[in-house]
Amino acid sequence: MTTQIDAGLVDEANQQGAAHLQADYDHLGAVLARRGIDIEAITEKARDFAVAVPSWGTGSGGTRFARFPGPGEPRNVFEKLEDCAVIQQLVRCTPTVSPHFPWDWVDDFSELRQHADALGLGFDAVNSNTFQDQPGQPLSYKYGSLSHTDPAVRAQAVAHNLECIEWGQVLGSSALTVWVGDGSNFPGQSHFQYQLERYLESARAIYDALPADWDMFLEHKMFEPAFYSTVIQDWGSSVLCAMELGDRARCLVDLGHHAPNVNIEMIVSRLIQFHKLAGFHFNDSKYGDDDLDSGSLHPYQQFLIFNELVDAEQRGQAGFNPAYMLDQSHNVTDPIESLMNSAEEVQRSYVKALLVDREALYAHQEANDAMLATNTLKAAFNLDVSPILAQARVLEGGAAQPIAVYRASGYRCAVDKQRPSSGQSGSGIV
Ligand code: AOS
Ligand code: ZN
Ligand code: ZN
Ligand code: ZN
Repeated sequence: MTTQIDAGLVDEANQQGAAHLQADYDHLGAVLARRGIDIEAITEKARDFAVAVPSWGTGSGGTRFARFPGPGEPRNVFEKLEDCAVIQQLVRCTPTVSPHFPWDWVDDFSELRQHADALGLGFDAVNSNTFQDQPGQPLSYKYGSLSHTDPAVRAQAVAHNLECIEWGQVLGSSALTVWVGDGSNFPGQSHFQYQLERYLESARAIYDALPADWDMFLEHKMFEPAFYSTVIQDWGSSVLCAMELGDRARCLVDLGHHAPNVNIEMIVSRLIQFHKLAGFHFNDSKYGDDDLDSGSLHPYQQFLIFNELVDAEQRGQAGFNPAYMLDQSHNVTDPIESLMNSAEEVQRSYVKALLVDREALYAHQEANDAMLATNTLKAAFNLDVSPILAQARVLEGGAAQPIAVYRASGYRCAVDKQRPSSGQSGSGIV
């Protein structure tokens, strides 16, 4: 397997920090032991954790006003994978990449798969794109795609999704994520029910064509690009459609796609309860679909979501197998740094949720002791689990301090020389 960063550099940095890491790890181990928690078992769980990287996140995102590309941005999916391999080499919890078509379209998908194999990467859910028109595309998505009033546009959008499945099969993927921007910008512009009926008919055509081992993930979003109404605007519409379609259609939760102040962890619980949780697009948000770095604003919310996920995992909830993916737009940071940091922040939430004393929590809930119940969650959240995360990375062959090693490697500077005409990847809408 090719490594992107000199393995000697990683080892050297790890050795330099080894004594301090061991001391911090031992101290945390003693704190956890007093709570009856075996730090080694938690570290094992951290080592098993994985979150997929979005191929589109490797370039600078931009807003609808401007995009400011950084140096050495990947110019095609092969180069995006190389950047993803850097991320995986250093953090060791991002073994898969979620591709987006047609942005990541290539002539030969087996060649792309070989490239990924050589870099030690696999593929997660494939994303279709019927929210933009592509050069040479016969019919426009200006007034919608899967729910368009014109059956010919709907057929074109369905056909694209079927192609995405075919390409994804070559890549070894087993899920299709469908997010559509379909909706309306003016009251009266669209008939809500007819529009949703048309969406469902198209979604049914895709669902019926799924290979036996594939799932379909429906991603809701409240607004943007449609600013008055959106066809799959919230988890209610999403779960209704998923129920209509069948067991293999489930709901994907992008953290930035809700109305302000919505209780996302409770939505997650509901979806788990009814076997309808597909997975996540992790990011953070202040105003809307901001696609900020995961855990950068609301780490407690992200922890509370993982509290629900770990609760389901530990109860052995039937059919519980969510897909974890990042979906972020990096405007002012090096995307590789943001993706490494974000993967760690998601892993951090998972590890903290593992530390919740669940028996105590259930007992406080039964006794209606709101104070001790909430403090039980805080007792886990307030612990700094950084030594566990670093130890897990080192044991997996990654870097204790990924960003420091990445900066020391000079990778960005090197690819800047190899990728002279960069600046094409990414999009305004994410
Ligand atoms: C759009 O807002 C959604 O988050 C989708 O997941 C989208 O496909 C992705 O963000 C790339 O633009
Ligand atoms: Zn998303
Ligand atoms: Zn988003
Ligand atoms: Zn989004």
